[in-house]
Amino acid sequence: MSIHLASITLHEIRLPLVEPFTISSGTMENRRILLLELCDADGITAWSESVADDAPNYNPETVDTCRTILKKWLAPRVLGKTFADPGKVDAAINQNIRGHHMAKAALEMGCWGLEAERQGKSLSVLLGGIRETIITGISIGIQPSPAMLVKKARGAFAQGYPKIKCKIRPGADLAFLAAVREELGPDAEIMADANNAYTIADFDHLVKMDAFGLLMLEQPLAWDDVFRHAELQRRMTTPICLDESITSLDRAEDMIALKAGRIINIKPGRVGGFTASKAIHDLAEKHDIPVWCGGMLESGIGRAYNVALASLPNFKLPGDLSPSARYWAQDIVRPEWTMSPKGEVTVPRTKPGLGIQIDRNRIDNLTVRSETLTA
Ligand code: OSB
Ligand code: MG
Repeated sequence: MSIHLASITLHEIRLPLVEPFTISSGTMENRRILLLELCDADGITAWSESVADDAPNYNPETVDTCRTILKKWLAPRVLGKTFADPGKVDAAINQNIRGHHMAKAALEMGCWGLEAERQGKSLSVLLGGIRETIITGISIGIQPSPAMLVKKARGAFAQGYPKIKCKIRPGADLAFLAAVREELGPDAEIMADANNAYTIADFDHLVKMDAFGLLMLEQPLAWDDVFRHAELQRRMTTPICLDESITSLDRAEDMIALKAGRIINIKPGRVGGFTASKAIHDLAEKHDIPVWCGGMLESGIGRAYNVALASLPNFKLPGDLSPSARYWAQDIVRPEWTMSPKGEVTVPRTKPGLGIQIDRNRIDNLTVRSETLTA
């Protein structure tokens, strides 16, 4: 089998979150999502999603930069060309095009989705995944008070989530985490994610978090820092998990060599797609570094790719892969993603392709702009 794309249609939709989601760098309310509809020369179709949002507050990319880069630079590298397998697309779109991983990932992962569709195999099986279910966690945005966070955390555990991640920032950290630990007991799996809200001036403050028995502390320092995290990790017993900083296999090697963290959050959108994600997964496995799959408030389409990736063997910790209803009043796929009472999402390993149907009508209703690119 091979990949031969005839057209790529970019659909930009607006999808309102059921509740605003606040992290240290901003609030998301009404997601702008760029969807890709890839069609090959035989008329087979696959959909994929860019995880960029409106604002460049996670990394430098936005929906608008993704559209521009896809149109002018990436689509011309694949449209009308033939690739023996989807693993060959990564090299073609990376040669002399720096950065823009979210744009690259949407296209590269779409080619994996298309190949799975062509072979009539599930994306998980095509990738080499082994898990039938993924343990999921919930990421809870910054709340107005410790009491509100405790309430949300209780509700999440009651729903079956085995792990909760609390977003933190200076002024909404120690008292909030202390309250959750106090109210939910010593066995509750709790972690925190700072999304770069701290600097080296905060090390004494951050070390105090060791008292809360967190599963890990995610990305406390700058979005592109590895070196300073190593100094912080030397001072903390809590394992540091890097998210924003791990943009490539090289950065993962840096983290391991510098001992700048003990866990990696892999988001395929951040590292440029599945080929890069698998390389980081394999490297981490060799070094006994567990990985887990992060999320970027994806629609059901992006979620299908994350679920497939998280079925690889070294995804050993619960992923930020909550069910559709945690994010949306109505998702854009059928069936919607659900979670068992034990906090598991089922990997659709017996269904071809993404394992879900695209709700074309709903997408059309949500679309604010679309355009088709051809060779
Ligand atoms: O840092 O993991 C993050 C959402 C947007 C930007 C950054 C992050 C997140 C999340 C959401 O934590 C996790 C999810 O999709 O459920
Ligand atoms: Mg994070």
